Amino acid sequence: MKVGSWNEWDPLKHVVVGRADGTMVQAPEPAVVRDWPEDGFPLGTYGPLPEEMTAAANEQLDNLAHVLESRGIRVDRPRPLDFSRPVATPEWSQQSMFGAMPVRDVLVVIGNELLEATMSFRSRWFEYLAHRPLIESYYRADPGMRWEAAPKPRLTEASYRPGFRDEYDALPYEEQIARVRAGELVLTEAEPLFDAADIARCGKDLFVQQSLATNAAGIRWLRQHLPEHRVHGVTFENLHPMHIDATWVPLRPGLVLHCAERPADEDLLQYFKINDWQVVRAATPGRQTPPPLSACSRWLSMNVLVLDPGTVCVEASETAQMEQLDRLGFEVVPVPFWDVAPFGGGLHCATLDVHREGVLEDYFP
Ligand code: DAV
Repeated sequence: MKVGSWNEWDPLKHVVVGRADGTMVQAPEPAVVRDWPEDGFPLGTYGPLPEEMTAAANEQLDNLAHVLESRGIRVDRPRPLDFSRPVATPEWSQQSMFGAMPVRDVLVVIGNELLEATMSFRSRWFEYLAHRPLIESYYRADPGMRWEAAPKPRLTEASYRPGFRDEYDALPYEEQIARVRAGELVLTEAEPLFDAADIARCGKDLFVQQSLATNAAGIRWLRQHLPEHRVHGVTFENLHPMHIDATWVPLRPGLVLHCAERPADEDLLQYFKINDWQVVRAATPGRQTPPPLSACSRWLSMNVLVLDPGTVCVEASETAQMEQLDRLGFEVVPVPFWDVAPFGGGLHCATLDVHREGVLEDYFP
C-alpha cells in the first residue's frame, strides 16, 4: 500500500471511487444559488436528489469500481455522511451539505503527499470527513505518506462578492470574460480558496485554474506549499469556470485534450507548444444539454479517466470522443456514467488517484 501519483496518466494502481448516497441539491449559500424549477428545485429550495436517480448513479459507480478491479486496480469507496444535516462553524450556519461523489474536488495526491483542498462552498466545508476513514487507513499503512490539509477557510461574507450573480449575469459577454481573465468572480481574495479539481498534474508542472471555486490566494498558497513544482495559474474563455477537468485534460506526455468552446490563454498554448505538446480540440459531445440538477456542462464528455498512457475510460455514450481517442492511439474502455453526472461530474471527477506508478518528471524542460 503506497500513496503516490505525479500526473494524470501513469499506470493506475489504486483509486477511490465516489458514492452517490445522500447527495443534496444544496441549500442556498453565498457561493451557490441553485434554480432548477423544471427539475423540482425552484430558487431557494433544496433537498436530496431523487432516490431513483441516486440508485441509478450508484449502479454506474459500482460498475466503474468493478471495471477497474477487473483490471487489477485496487478500489476504495468513501463513507457517505448524512448530508441533509445543517452544519455550522462559529461564524456561519448552512442548511445542508452536498455529497461524496466527486472525490476529485476535495483531495489531490501530488507525489507522496495527499492534500485536502480548502473547498470554497459552505455546503462542502465538511466534505473531507466522508474521506477521512480512508485517509487515516492510508496514513497507517504507508509510513512514507505525507498527509496535508490546506488552511481551513473561514468562508465568512468577506470571502464572497456581494450580489455577484446578478451583477455578472447582466454584463455583456466581453466584460464577463474580462472578469474571468482577471479572476474577479464570486470569490474575493480574503483567504486562500481552491478545489482540488482545478489542478491538472503534469509532473513538475501543475496547472491550476482560477475559477468560481479557486481564487488567486489559493493558487499562491499551492505555489508556496509546493516549492519543487512550477504552479501555473490559468484561465480560459469560459463564463462559468468550475474545475479544470472538462477544459484542459492531459492524457499522456505530449498530449492534452482541450475544450474548443473555451479558448486558452495564448501564454498557456505557447508553453505547451514550445515544449512539443500536441493540443487537441476534444470531439464535440454527443449531448446538446447539460446534465439535470448539475452545475456541469455537456463537456463532461472529455472528463476521462486515464488508466495508463495507452488506456482511457470514456463515458460509454460519447461515441465521437471515444473514436477520437481511438485515433489518437488509446485503447478506449467505455463506461456508462451519464446517470452519475447530476451528482457532480464524470469519470475524472468521481475518482481520486491514490497510487499511480512512476516518478517525478519534467515534461516542460
Ligand atoms: O466544465 O462542465 C466539469 C467538472 C466538474 N467537476 C464543466 C465542469
